[in-house]
Amino acid sequence: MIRLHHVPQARSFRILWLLEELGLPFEVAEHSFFDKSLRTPDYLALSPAGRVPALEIDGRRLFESGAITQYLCEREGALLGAPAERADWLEWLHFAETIAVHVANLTQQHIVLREDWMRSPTVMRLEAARLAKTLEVVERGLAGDHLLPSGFSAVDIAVSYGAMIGQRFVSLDPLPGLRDWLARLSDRPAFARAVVRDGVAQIYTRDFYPAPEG
Ligand SMILES: N[C@@H](CCC(=O)N[C@@H](CS)C(=O)NCC(=O)O)C(=O)O
Repeated sequence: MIRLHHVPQARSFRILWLLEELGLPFEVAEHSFFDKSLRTPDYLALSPAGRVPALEIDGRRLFESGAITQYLCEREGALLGAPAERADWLEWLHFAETIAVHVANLTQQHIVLREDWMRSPTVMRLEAARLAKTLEVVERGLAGDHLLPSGFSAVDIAVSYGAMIGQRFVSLDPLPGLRDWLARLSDRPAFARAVVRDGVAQIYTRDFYPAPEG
């Protein structure tokens, strides 16, 4: 049985959604950022930096959502795009982390650092501006309804996760193409099933976290 180690709303949602799209049977082991469960020796044996996602599959463990995405798609021969789109597929898969790093920095500033004196308004503004730039790249890069001309693929999942969470930090109003793409993805039955299995929100409890005025 495939087992996904997951924290609700975290990057592991990418793999939860991908597994639903691939139609694979799997179980979810839910963790929390707030109870030290990612720092136990048992968990560190699965994910040495204590991060999610981690996946137990084929008698081994895998960490890094990009590697897990590629492994699952190659294993199943699905959601890889057309052969001629291989380089674009890889580029988008890794660009997903360029977006996610800004989301992670903003999450740290707005949510993980609990006291105002710990936060940097400059970093919050800078990271929001840099996140917005990465989302502009996605808006410009959309090839019709999805990221690849051949249609929906796993890179739509990888990249859109950053935009879905990112919209809690930057407005998508200037990016109508990206908003429409997110709406199309949200209509997918596998996405709806993944949302049901995601668990109770524990990281993002507000719709929007504005950057402090400069
Ligand atoms: N590049 C890694 C990043 C994994 C990562 O940092 N995940 C976050 C959640 S979005 C995490 O587990 N944070 C827990 C921590 O930093 O202690 C991936 O895509 O899998």
